[in-house]
Amino acid sequence: LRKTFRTLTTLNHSVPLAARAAVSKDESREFMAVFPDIVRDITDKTKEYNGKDISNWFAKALQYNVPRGKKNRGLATIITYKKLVATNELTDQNLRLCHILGWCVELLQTMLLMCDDVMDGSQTRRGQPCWHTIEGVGLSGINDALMIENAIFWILKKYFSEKEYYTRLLELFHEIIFITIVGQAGDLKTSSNKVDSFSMEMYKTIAANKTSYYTFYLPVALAMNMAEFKHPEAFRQAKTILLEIGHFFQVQDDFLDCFGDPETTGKIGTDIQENKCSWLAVVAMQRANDSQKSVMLECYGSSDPEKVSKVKKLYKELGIPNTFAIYEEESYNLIKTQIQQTSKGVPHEVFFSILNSIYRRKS
Ligand code: DMA
Ligand code: MG
Ligand code: MG
Ligand code: MG
Repeated sequence: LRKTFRTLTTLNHSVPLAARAAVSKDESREFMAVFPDIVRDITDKTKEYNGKDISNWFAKALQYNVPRGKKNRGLATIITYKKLVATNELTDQNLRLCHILGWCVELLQTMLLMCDDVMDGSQTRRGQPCWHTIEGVGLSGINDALMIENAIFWILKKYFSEKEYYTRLLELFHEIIFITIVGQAGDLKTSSNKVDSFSMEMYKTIAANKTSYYTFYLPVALAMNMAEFKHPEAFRQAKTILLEIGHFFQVQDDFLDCFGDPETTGKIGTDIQENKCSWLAVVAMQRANDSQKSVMLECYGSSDPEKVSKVKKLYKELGIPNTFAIYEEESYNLIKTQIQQTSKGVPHEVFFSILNSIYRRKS
């Protein structure tokens, strides 16, 4: 295992940090600079209970899985907070707390991806082999994911327990974890049904629950709480917009699963093989004539590479890549209009910067 780690470190093709986002290199660097403290907090706590071996193992699991992504979610927490409070509140202490909160979101994302990759039979993530495929890990990686999830609550207690908004942070994490897991259950259950039973309505529900809440609402809602926002209407309006952005993001994710470049996305898609109710499958079934439907019924959900290619070929025949390009344009413009219509609380530029950071993304 040690050798694998060494090899993988030298082969680190991590994606350039938030290249097009409203995040400066300095901001990313400052965020990264807090990560070693997070690892130390977690491993110190582990050591109290189970000594050095386990805390070393935990450190490896954290180093391998947590910091190599785009960190969009953690950074969104920070960008939002900075735009919500007055300059005199941007003290070193508050910024540090906000960075820590951002890492809590990244810990959640890590735990979800580690489980997702086991359940989706994925082999690569963030340009490296998935944790569960590493020799000596396997299904015990599930326990590592659980450790990482629960570490969030140690960190929150350590840094926020004296804060008036502590309970709201806890409730948010618990609620969003629940919704995401329910969404993952929806994703997994629909994939055991035939492709002709999928619908856009099912797709929307699954995408909102498994992706939008934790990816977009959570970071902004955490920042709003840290900035002491209280008005429910501000949270409601933010949620409406962020769920729209989340839907847009998951449609892109589904497109990239099939048509993205694994060198850029850092992952090799499995949606066709896993019979996922993806946006592409739903749109294809809406468009297909009877003979094309029977191709889908025969080939979708198979891991036979020939059948997978047939599905991809059919997607192209049906003009799905073009439909996606149009969808991306139109949906982007629609969300922009919706942002302009919000009136309470969160400044429009927060939503715009989040939307712009994912528009036409390739990874
Ligand atoms: C992502 O769904 C949802 C969660 C909760 C990780 P997915 O399986 O489409 O994600 P990915 O394409 O990154 O595996
Ligand atoms: Mg997956
Ligand atoms: Mg999945
Ligand atoms: Mg996907």
